[in-house]
Amino acid sequence: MSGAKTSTADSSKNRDKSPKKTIAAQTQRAPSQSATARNDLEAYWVPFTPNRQFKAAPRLIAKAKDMHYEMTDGRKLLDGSAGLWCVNAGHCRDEIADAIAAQAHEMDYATAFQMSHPKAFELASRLAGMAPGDLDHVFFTNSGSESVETALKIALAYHKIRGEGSRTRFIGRERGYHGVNFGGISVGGIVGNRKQFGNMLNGVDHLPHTHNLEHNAFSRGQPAWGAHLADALESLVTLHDASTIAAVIVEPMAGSTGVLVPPQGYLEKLRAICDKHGILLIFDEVITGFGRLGASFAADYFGVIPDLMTMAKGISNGAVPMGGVMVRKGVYDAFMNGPEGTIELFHGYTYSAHPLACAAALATLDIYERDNLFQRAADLSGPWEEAAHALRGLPNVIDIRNIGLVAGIELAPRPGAPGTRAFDVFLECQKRGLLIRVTGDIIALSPPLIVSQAQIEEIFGILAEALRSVA
Ligand code: PXG
Repeated sequence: MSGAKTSTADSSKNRDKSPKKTIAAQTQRAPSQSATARNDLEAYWVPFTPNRQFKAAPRLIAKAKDMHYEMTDGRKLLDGSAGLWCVNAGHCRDEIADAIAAQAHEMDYATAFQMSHPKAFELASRLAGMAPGDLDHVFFTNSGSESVETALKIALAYHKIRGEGSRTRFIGRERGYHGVNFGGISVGGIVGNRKQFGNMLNGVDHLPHTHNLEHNAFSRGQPAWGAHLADALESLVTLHDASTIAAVIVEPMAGSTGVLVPPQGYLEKLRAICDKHGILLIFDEVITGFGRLGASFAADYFGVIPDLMTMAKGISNGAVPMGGVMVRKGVYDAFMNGPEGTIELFHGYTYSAHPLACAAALATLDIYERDNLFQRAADLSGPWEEAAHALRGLPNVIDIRNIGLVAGIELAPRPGAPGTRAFDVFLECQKRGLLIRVTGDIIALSPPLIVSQAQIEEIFGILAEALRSVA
């Protein structure tokens, strides 16, 4: 115990040494009103963020409305990234806030196993109606990461109940992002998210990514070159044998790695090879779902229907955490053959179909439908493409790619200091009132689908200035 005491003493000493920035100072709230005397910046371990750098110069958001954030110092930021690809209907929509509040008053939580509540079924039916083909059942989760784990587990269990239990292998793709849980980082292909953690799932292999500047730089929409990269799946089947492979998982458009649009014909090939070998195809639509490409799902946009489809983010407009996995009828039905009193899938979360999340999601879907936001995204994708590609020729821009209301702008990295150039652009954009997202030296733009033409001009205008100001 004395060791524990020492470490407490040490950490409080360290706290004394840390910058004296307090939340009170950030929010301009009088110290007497702050919740506790220790409400400083130290305790919160900020995700996917260099904590010491951030706490030395914190960026805190206090408010949000429609297309804008407001920082704690009152500065406004145009939201060029829909939060983190999630606030598709714009911020703080009254209908969603009211639905959440009403639900919180009426029923905060409903026991989720062996019990349920009507809105869970209502939402599932709405989603089944929206999703393409016979993707007509949904398993609810609370995030994209949980949706990925759920989809992988359903794939394994599906083969097992059909007597093909040897199908345990997953095929992901280089540069893929499937959240941060163990299944997701195993099938994912972003080395930074894997190398700190040692063991991954066994029996995972990866397709090559489709990024190639030599062939595809400055493509508009789907690049013409690269469908043949899907043939690597045939090679992996030859190597491992189809009887060992459960599923292939890909983002139909890779987002987090920096906007990789699938080459023409690529997803169709993956679908055909999976069909030929009895392999399930999983689309991770956490980013592409709910209108981002100008269709309900990327599966609709590309006309390729997966067997399982993960969702999150835009499902509830980011207002309450929620996710889900859409499952094709044939997959669901395969589970429904045993004795009726037996649990068909040993999986679920305390907060699966949480009432507040369901209320938020139903209100969100109402807005998408009433305001025709997915069509709006499709209509704006032309002007969006023009505005994005007008950045060609600005300093250090080596590629621009786009699809729907998404754009990726790739910069040449500074020699020996990868990522710093794009981060400086991120800071310069903030100074000028625009929030963008950067990953390595790639800028990713994905505004709420309510963005106006004038705001599209504003986004790319500010970005152009920022690019010119960064060496
Ligand atoms: N799959 C995909 C395709 C994603 O994009 C996840 C799963 C995980 O979702 P959760 O809800 O567990 O975070 C994601 C998340 C970015 C960025 O800036 C992207 C994500 C999350 C945070 C930042 O590109 N995608």
